[in-house]
Amino acid sequence: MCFSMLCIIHNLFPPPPLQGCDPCSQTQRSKLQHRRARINQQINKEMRMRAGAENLFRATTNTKVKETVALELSFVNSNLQLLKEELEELNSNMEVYQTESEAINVPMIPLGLKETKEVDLTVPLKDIICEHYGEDSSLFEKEIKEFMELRQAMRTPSRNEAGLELLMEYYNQLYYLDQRFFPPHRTLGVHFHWYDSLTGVPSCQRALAFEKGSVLFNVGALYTQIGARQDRSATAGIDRAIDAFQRAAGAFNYLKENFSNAPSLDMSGPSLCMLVRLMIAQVQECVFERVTLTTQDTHFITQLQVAKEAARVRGRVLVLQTMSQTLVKDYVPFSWASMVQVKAEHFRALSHYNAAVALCDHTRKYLCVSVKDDALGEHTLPTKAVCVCAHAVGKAHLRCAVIRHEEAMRVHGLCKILRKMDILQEVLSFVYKRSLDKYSEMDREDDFEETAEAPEIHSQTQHKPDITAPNFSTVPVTDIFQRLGPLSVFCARARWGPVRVVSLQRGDGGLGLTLRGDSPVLVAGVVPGGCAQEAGLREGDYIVAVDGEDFKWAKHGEVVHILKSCSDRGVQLSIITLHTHDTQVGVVVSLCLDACVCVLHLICVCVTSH
Ligand SMILES: *[C@@H]1O[C@H](CO)[C@@H](O)[C@H](O)[C@H]1NC(C)=O
Ligand SMILES: CC(=O)N[C@H]1CO[C@H](CO)[C@@H](O)[C@@H]1O
Repeated sequence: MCFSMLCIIHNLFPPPPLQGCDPCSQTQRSKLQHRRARINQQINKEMRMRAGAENLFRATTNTKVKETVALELSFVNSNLQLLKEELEELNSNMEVYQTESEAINVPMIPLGLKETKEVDLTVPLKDIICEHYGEDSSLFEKEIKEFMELRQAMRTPSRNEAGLELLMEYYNQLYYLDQRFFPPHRTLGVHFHWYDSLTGVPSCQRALAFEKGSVLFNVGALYTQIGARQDRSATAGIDRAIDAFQRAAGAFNYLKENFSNAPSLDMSGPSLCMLVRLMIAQVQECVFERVTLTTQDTHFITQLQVAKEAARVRGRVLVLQTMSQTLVKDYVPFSWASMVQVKAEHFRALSHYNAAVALCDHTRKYLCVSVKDDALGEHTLPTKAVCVCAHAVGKAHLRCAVIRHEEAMRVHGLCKILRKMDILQEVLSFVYKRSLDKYSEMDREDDFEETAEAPEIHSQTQHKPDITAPNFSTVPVTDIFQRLGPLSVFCARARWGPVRVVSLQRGDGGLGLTLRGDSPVLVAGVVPGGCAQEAGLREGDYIVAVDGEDFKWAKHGEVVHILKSCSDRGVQLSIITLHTHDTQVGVVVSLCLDACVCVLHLICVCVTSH
């Protein structure tokens, strides 16, 4: 009875879902992430054991102990090897991210999101609100909670537009957090922990830049996942994939150019460079698929274009191959390197195959001249019996295609992880069989020339990939901590004295002050001997409250209006004075009055460089 009652209550009051939380995070991907974290812990443990054993090995002179330790070391090392292999396999689990559609397409490489540990900023934020802003920090609990919840939610973004918006929103809020709570050369003393996207190795830094960079990395990584899951059996899906991969390239590129000295390898220059190229290559692959899909006519020229597109993809993939070999050899997962090699052979085969189809099927009676002109290769066809030659060259291309297909399958077979990838297997066998069939079909026909050589096919594309830079203004946010006051004055860099309350009463000569600017309104001047001066107002003071009511965000007109209409009783003005002994900050703030954040940003660069 009690039990069922509990159930009912539970159903009536389900826990509120976290905003933007990915339902999928409870499934495959989160399992993956948990396993990865667990393996990492084990690796760390083994590493510590190894370090200890190595120290002991160096320190001891006793042969017997040395032998035992050596044995122990080899045991630890083989354990480490196994763990690393397991991690590798997890990290290369690409199938989780592929589309559920029936279409068979070569899988794309997506990136896993960087994971982070929980951080509690409540205490440091409260301290600053209290000490720096002189506010009652308990009044800002709602804001702090909102910020912490946003951070919590962005750890598991859903794999769609909403997930991207969530990441962007948090990224944009970090700008405000930085301005409000991070004075130059200082941190909150809190560490931000993020795990490497590929190896799961943890890094931490106190700089907020690391948090920002990691979020941006996840924007890129999420785009790769969105790109990889598109159903590319129709042009609409292909276009979405192209867009996503171009944006992923943009995010990684932005990171490469704007953030440096990241503590983790995935955010180092060479890795980011490789990731940008990887995305570009994937865009080019999509372009090829699009061309294949939309090329319905079997015209010689169009078939040849398909061949050139394939050659283009191969070119992109080859660049990637050299990079991953030289720059990040020990870092890039083996399965990626294999995948890249498989793709290089695969697209080389496809370009030969399409050239063969173009030549064999359509040049019998015409277009013999364009065979030569259309940059198919350097070889010159004899002027006599041109068409027969074209046929033979086509067959040579087909032979090349078959060899390349076989090479692709061989490389594929060498990698344990790729072997498990059924889609890739299926695609490779399909195109191989298609080439073989074509070959045997041709074999039945007469052979005049067996000696022709297949030239390499010149690459060309109909669509050059773009690198689409992230546009942060697509997700406008309002500063969560805006109640602290306008950022132009109430920021971490500025300093001001305690709030003074002055009582101002109209005299014969008026109030004796001039006001300037908005949010907050500045006392631009006081008349010597006037009411304002006598009340204790000084030039450069800011009006933060009137009669106890918050006026930090007030417009010039509002303040003027209230002062003009004040009764004989007068008004109570709460004012602050910025500390001007720090002249640079003074300059910053007064400039900011007119031009706000941008100016603040610029000047602060000077401040920090001193
Ligand atoms: C960025 O997004 C904003 C808002 O959607 C838009 O007005 C602006 O043109 C975009 N900028 C670029 C460079 O695309
Ligand atoms: C602040 C800054 O340096 N921003 C640059 C970041 O990188 C992009 C290019 O990807 C530049 O356009 C920005 O100016």
